[in-house]
Amino acid sequence: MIMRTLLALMALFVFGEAWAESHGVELASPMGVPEAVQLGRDLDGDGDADEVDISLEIIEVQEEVYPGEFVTFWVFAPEGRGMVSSARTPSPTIRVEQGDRVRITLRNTHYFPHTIHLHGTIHPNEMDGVPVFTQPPVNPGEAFTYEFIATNPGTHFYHCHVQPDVHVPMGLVGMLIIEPNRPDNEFARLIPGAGRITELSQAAQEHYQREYSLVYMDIDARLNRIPAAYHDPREIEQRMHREYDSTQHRPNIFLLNGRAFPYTLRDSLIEVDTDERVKLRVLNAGARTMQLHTHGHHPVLTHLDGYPLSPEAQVTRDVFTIGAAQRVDLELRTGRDDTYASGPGVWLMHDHVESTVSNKGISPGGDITAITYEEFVGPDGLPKVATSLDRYFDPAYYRGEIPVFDPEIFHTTPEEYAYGWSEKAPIGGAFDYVSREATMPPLPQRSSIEGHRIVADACEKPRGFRRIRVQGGTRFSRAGEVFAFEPRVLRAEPCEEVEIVFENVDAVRHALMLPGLNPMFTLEFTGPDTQVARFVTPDRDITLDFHCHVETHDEMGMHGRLIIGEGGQAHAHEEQHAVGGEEKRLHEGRGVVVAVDKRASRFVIDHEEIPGLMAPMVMSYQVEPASLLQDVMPGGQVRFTIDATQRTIIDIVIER
Ligand SMILES: [Cu+2]
Repeated sequence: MIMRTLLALMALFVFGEAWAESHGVELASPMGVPEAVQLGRDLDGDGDADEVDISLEIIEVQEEVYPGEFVTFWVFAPEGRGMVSSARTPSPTIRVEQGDRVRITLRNTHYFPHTIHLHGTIHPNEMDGVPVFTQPPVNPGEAFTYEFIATNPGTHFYHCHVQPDVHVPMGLVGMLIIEPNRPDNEFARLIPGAGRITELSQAAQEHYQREYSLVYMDIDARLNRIPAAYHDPREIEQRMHREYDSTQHRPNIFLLNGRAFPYTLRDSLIEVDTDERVKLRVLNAGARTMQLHTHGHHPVLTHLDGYPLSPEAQVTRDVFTIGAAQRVDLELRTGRDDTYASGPGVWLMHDHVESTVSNKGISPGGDITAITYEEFVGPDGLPKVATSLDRYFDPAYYRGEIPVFDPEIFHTTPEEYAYGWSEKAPIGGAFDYVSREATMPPLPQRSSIEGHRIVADACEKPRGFRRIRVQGGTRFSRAGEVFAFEPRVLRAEPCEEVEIVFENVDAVRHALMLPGLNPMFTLEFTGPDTQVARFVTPDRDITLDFHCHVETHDEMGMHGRLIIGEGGQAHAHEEQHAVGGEEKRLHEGRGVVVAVDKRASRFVIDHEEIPGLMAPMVMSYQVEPASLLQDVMPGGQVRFTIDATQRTIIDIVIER
């Protein structure tokens, strides 16, 4: 119960409404529990903390980057717990203050080695994060702390330096900002997914009314598909690092803050008001050179690669050339002054290399966003445009199934559009143009409801007792595994109280979860430790599966079986009346909302037992349609209906 409360509290701090709305959060826990950001002493006595400890882990995420296209990324993520992760693409924008003693701990929860290279900051050579040259790579299950004193204020960059030709486009990239030292400089240290910076630093407030962190990436979908397509780390390594030819990297998805148009309009709109100065911090984390064009506006280039330009060197342009890894800071002046700004409206901002304003070659797409004046932002948060954006929110458009022009201009209908043209070779012979790659459909969720439903109730009055010692860590893995439990087969008698003594020998978090048992049993760790907890077995012969609740750990070997008595097939309650594949299996649930992520159409809920389906637990669920989340707030109590077949919540009633 304490664990569940903790989980809920963590989650509230990790994301929730504040995060979804502003992307600006302080990931601190009020309870002294280790969390992603810890602030220490005020060393210079100016009213703000100058010791900053940040813990990042590595999470594999799947993101819908534009309608219908799902891309797999690896990201540095604020260290999380349980099902609750604030992992987003790109990795979070990190903000520290000049003079801060910064400690960034990389906890490698992933199945490959990684490091963090700090690009642009002043730091000792041994903190440069280059495997072999300055440190061994941080292997799965290990941790490494990068320590430096934030010295040179400006817009910097951090990324993984292990096999960077693959790990950088996989998403292990983020912006790192060193803010100039000022008294009482309080601001959010991590901005998951980058974007609008809602709490300006003292120095930024001296000159600017708004600020944005803009991270551009280019993705070759053929690469990012690989880790999602295979389950053995050895095969993933071979295909990503030895078969995939990174010199043939052909980007076909172009992202601003992890989204392509039209989702950029929803998640990375540049909202402005008249007569403002807006600071745009731009990082090109892709491999291409981009040409950033600001329609209607002529920003002033104030900084290159984090360093200020002298007043004479500051240039005003409408296209800015930004090479790989480079940063530019722009001062965007708004309103109508007939020099820097043309007046209110919805003004596009995009890479002017035309092929990049498409999604796998269908335009419009890519990193297009819009400098949008407040009065031009509609009630749905999208810019008010001259006609309609609706067609671009239809996945069929980007599958190439909808003509890009209105069929009426050819005096035809959608049905008669492809009337069956000639198969004869065209004039000049057959074409050999490159055809588009298909869109990637969503992959099944690893942390499925199937893997977490109730299969047996604990016995009420235990008749015996036993103690079982379990260890967890990379060292217990066998061929083709990365993480494992030891032992991986546990035995107990029916209706017996079992005390688990679990030792986590890795430097990263693990959980031992026995989800089929009601009440559910979980032991969770953030690092090396030993914990003890008890559960009671069901009063019958049955076999229950257990696993690490960190999704990729389960997949990479960290699971086992608890054989009770003679053991036996686990039959879920629901299977008793489940028939056919088409029939809906509806269950009613009730609980308190922990966090809402409208952009992913998901919420995290601390729910009671869902009769016939799930034990009481904190879990993240897909919600369809997303509009059901409209008025759902963290802390609110709701009833919900879940379709177990689709693993989706299909109705929500707010109780209070
Ligand atoms: Cu684990």
